[in-house]
Amino acid sequence: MTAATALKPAPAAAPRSGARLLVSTLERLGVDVVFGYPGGAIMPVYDALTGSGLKHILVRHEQGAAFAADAWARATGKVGVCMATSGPGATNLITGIANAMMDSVPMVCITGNVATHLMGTDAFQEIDILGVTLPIVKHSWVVRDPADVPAVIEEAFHVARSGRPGPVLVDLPKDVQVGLTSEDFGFHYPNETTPVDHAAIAEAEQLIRAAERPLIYIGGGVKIAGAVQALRDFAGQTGIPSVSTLNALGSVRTDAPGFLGMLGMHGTKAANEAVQESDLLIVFGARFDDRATGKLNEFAPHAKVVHFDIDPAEIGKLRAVHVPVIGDLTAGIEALNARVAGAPLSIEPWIVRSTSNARRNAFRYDAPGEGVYAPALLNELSRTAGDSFVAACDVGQHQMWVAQHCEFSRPEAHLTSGGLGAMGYGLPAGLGAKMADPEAHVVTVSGDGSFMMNIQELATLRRYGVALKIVLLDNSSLGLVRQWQELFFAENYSEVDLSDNPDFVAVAQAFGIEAFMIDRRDQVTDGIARLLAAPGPCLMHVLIDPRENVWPLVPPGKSNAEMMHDTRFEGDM
Ligand SMILES: Cc1ncc(C[n+]2csc(CCOP(=O)(O)OP(=O)(O)O)c2C)c(N)n1
Repeated sequence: MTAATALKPAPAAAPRSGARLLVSTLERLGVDVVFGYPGGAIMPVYDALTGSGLKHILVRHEQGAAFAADAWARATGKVGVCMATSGPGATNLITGIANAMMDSVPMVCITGNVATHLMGTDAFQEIDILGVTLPIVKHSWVVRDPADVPAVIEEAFHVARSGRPGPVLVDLPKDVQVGLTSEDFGFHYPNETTPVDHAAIAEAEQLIRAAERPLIYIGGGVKIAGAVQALRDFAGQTGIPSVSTLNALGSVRTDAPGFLGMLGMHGTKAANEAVQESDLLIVFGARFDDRATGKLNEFAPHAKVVHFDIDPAEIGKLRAVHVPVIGDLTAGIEALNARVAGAPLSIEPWIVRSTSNARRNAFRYDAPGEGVYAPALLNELSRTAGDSFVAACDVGQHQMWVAQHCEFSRPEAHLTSGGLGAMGYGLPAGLGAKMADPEAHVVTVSGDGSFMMNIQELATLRRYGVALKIVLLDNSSLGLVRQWQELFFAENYSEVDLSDNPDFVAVAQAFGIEAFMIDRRDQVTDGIARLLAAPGPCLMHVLIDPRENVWPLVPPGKSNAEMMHDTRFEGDM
């Protein structure tokens, strides 16, 4: 960690409580929004919020606070902040913390706790939240002296956003919140810059120039590092085709020439075939997740690997790397761009082969029948909303359809629980994203199972007038699990039926949210128009065929070369 420089103490003032110091430190750090839920052990902080410059959003479940803060961070590039009381409040944050950890999202989670003299006594609502969250945070602190509050909070923000970002936790016992101090020490962290490894970049260039079938493998680190433009320049000037992980969609525009789509379990045929055929993978900020690689020892069997990453722990973790380039992605890719500029690669046959494969295998939307075909609806939705479209997804078939069929112009446009795959993310994430970017067409795409997991946040939308749009793709089942049972468990449909769902339109209306239902394909265009034009929050409940599956699919444990396809759509257009 970088050495911190102690700042001068603020001019001596009347003694202030730890809670007031927390609030003033958050203000000083430029925090504008905090998502949270109060309770006994954090009441002094809530008391101190009154009249402060912080906008507190009262969600209806702490998991919603963590997911909303996560999406806020993804949408703005800033650190998301959430807070909860001790015990059950704190444990309700856990899924959101794990979600941020898996996707490297900077987040500061503040929890109240029982007074220090009660800690370890099984006091009312006491949980060792530090112990519980240890494996899913980047770092955590219990503050034991009110005078330490500013320094710990500043350090927490620094740790959350520096290097490979992630969630951190600050636990504030109640006596620390009420305790008074005249001290106010802050800390200032200089910006860390890792020098560019020019020797490694030169080796990377050599491999790129020697390759006949190079392929760019884009991971979520590109967006996190702010390396989108550098990546686009690299892809543009070299012509090297690219594939993306789920989390990285939009890093190059999904309609950019040479972009072959998402790789992996529900990736495109063109992307997976290109990976298997490539002789060089140029990996930018990706971690070789198993949903992307399929059976690891058959993944990209002919490819050497150049791996750019800020986290040395990722290098060689799952796949041998020929040239590691450790450090800031933007600086690394820009240095590579400078080397490859001006001397074109001779990979024309490979470009033609992979891009014509993509064209030949492009998704088709001419499904038979009167019913709504969800992939077609999602494709039309993203095209209608245009470049300001932002999808906040839940988890399931609908999530994969969004990844496959929506057009994304920037990585902030696709918010998804990638690493953790947490149902319930979509609605609070949409709330956070819409608050971060009120002008954008932010749409939560959810399934009937996922939506129920945080449905209470409809109340939060209503309270704050957040004009989030919701597309609820209702197949009366836990669709993705149902699909696996159909394909891999001999059609033994165990506990996936949701045909007794409530009337979602009536439920939304009861929360004060505009809502309507469609169930025919000829209603899709008007439905999308109505949804996007609605002045406030609005839900479009879409009934879809419960038997519809996500294609293509790499069966679990199989190689990406062994994709299953939809026989209805085989062959050229
Ligand atoms: C919190 C949580 N519990 C369970 C799962 C396992 N799971 C993954 S997809 C899925 C079904 C999702 O159903 P739904 O939200 O209706 O979406 P669909 O697949 O039908 O589009 C389940 C249960 C999960 N990912 N997250």
